[in-house]
Amino acid sequence: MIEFDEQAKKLVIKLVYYGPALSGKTTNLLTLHDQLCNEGRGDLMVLDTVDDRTIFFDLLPLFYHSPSGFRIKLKVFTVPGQVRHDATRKAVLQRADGVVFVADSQKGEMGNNAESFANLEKNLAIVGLDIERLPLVIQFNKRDLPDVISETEVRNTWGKTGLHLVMASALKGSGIVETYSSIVAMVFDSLDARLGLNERFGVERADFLNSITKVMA
Ligand SMILES: Nc1nc2c(ncn2[C@@H]2O[C@H](COP(=O)(O)OP(=O)(O)OP(=O)(O)O)[C@@H](O)[C@H]2O)c(=O)[nH]1
Ligand SMILES: [Mg+2]
Repeated sequence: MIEFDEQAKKLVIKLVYYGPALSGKTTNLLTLHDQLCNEGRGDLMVLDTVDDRTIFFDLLPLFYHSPSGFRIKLKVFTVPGQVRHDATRKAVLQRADGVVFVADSQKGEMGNNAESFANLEKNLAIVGLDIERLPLVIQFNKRDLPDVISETEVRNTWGKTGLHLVMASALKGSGIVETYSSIVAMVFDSLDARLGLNERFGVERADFLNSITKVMA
């Protein structure tokens, strides 16, 4: 169920950054906030943390106004990764239009990545979202650290899923806009197919994507 007001020519898109504790979801949003152009970008809300660990969620809102007069608001959320915050994760995941799964590339974290991905599958089913149809991007974060699994290994294990994979370092700033741009494009295409954003409302794909993913000069 997307927030779509045909009369008011308004759409709210929800993206959720999911993944195990400390994989770098909040850092993804901080880096996105730093790298994206401030025109059309709202304030980043980092809510309720204990020792810098998310206990509720973070939110970065972005805005687009098409020349044809259609407005799109993008809300980018993170979930708390710690196992005990499962109820909150479920609540944040409700009505998501797209998900980025942020995995931790460190060798010792593969068990946590798999467990968190299984938790995502379970919670998607609970909130009534079909993982086969939901736009989903997998990010392997912390590529700057020395003890990480190789990119070949990542592709051998996760590539089989057919999901889009991005290598990133939220701390150094690499792959973060790429991850975000990939999920935004996938979500746009899926909503355009359902709602006719281009045909019925004159929203141009390229103009929307250029505007909403524009980086600081
Ligand atoms: N070296 C390195 N550290 C990172 C990277 N991304 C995040 N970190 C660090 O990992 C720690 C956790 O990052 P957060 O962004 O708070 O992780 P989170 O996924 O939001 O964690 P929860 O809110 O508990 O689920 C922090 O100390 C970050 O600075 C990265 O790309 N490389
Ligand atoms: Mg966090």
